[in-house]
Formats: sequence, C-alpha cells, structure tokens
Amino acid sequence: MRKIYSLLMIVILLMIGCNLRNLKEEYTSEDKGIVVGFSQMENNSPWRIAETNSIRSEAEKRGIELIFTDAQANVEKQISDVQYLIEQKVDYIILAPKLYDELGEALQLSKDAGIPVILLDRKAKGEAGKDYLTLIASDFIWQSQQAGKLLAEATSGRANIVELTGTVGSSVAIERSKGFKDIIDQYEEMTVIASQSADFTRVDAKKVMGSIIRERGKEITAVYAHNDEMAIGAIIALKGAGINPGKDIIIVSIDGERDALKAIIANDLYATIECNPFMGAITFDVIERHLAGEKIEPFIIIKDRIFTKQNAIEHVDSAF
Ligand code: GYE
Repeated sequence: MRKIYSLLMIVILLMIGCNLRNLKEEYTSEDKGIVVGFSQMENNSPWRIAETNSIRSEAEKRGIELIFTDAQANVEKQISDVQYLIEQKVDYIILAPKLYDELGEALQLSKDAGIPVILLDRKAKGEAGKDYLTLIASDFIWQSQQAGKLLAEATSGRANIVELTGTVGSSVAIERSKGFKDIIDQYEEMTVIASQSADFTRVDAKKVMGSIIRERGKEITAVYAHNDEMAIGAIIALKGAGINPGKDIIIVSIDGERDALKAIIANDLYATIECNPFMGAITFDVIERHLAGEKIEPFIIIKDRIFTKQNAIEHVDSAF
C-alpha cells in the first residue's frame, strides 16, 4: 500500500513538473510575443544558406516567429519584400541588403512605419541609430587587408593580379577592393592587371576568368577573389586552360566555406579569410537587448579567422 502511495506521489509530482515546464515555455514565447521579418537578398550559395539557417534556427530556439523572404538576387523584389514585411506588421526587420544605394529606400520605408531594422552582413544607405538600429557584419577592410598580406607573402611582393570583385554596388565589394589595395599599394611590383565583377558566383567567375585568361593568360601570376565561390570558379577556369592553380598562379579569397578549405588542402588555393555567416545568436541577442531598453551600438563586428595550409584540415569538417 505504502509503495503504491509513494509511486502515485511521484507520478503526481512529475505531472506538476511537466505542467510548470509547459507554462514556462508558453510564458517565455508569449512574453516576447514578437514577430521578426528577415529579408534575405538571395539564397543560392553555401554562405547565404548558412546565414539563413543560422537566423532561422536561432528564432526557432527562442520561440520567436520569423517571416522569411528571399529576393532571389533581385533588388526590386527585395524592396517589395520589405514592404510586405511592413504590411505584416512585424516588430523588427532583419535586412541583408544586396545593394547599398537601392536598399536605402527600404530603410526609409521601415523607418516611416516605425519598425527598427537590423542590417546584416552588408550596409545600406542610411545612418545607424537613425535610419537603422545597427549593422552586424565582419570587418571587410580587415579581411581584404589580410588577403593582401597573405598574397604578398606568397609571391614575395611580386604579382600580376586578377581581382574578381563581388556584386557591383554592394558595400562589401567596395570595402574588399579598398582593403586589398591598401596593402598591395605598399609593394612596387604588385599590380592589379584586371579587375572584373563575377557577382560573387562560381558560374560567373568561371566565365569571367576564362575570358581574362584568353586575353592576358601569360601575364597572370595571382588571383584575388572577393569570395570563395568566385575563387573556385577561377580554379575551374584555370585548370580548363591547362594552368596549374597553386603553382603557376597563387589564389587568395574570403569566406572560409568547405569547398575552399578542400581547395587549400588540394594546394589549389593559398588561403581564405573567414567571413563567419553564423550570426543568428548575435542578431537575436541584439533584438532582446533592444526590447529590454538597452542602447545598441551602431556596428557589431564579427571576428574572423584565417585559414591556410596550416589549419585547413582542422576546420574543414565544421565548415559550411
Ligand atoms: O562574403 C559572400 C556573399 O555580404 C559578407 O556576400 C557577404 C558576402 C559573402 O555572397 O559570399
């Protein structure tokens, strides 16, 4: 009898515990009760997919409702996506803006609607604290300076460089050109002999690099790509033209995606500077801090690492 009694007590206590837990979960999600909109510019590369997944899983983890839109690389669509999020009366907008000038309009629309915007991974025209809450991104000048330094080291300061730039009109492409130039300008014999956009994509880079090889093939000794996808495209084009990347031509790039780390291990790529896409936790921390009435700093910098032959193996499995 006593045994049955204690067993019953345990069951009752467990049931109360479960209920309390449920209540607590409901309380936390209802307590926040917020809806966040996320306007992604495109979702077609390992980097973008990793960023999107990081935002999505963090929202889910915190019980925050997320409305996701993908502008599919179309700037007009991205502006109307933001309009749609405003109509949905979201409490915050996370905006990964494709182009600097054009997406300034989206900032104004959100501002007029009184919805705070968090810029993610690129800038848009406006002022922090006024037109948007904050920018969460890597330091692109630092990244590209590191790429320049590594290339100088690998080529002993003598190189005819092809620069494959990112999307024209994006803040990141402007800054990744600038930081790199800061460094190579210090070397008399480092010159950019061709600079062309391949829109951050592997397919375009393969084509662009192919045509540069046809025009200036013999002169090229190095490639600086604004992201890994373009570096991979360049590697494919070089191999297709019978040129040996890593030996005849030294390549550096930015992002730290898995294919790039594999290319380092295969000696095709000299180095890649990380651009960490896992910004979900930081982004929702900002939202929660803002909800709690804290003042938010205008620029939240993501810290990045450098991947070379020395550490690529160690990181390849955890890369995106
Ligand atoms: O490096 C690239 C992506 O804006 C930081 O955009 C981002 C860049 C990233 O397409 O791969």
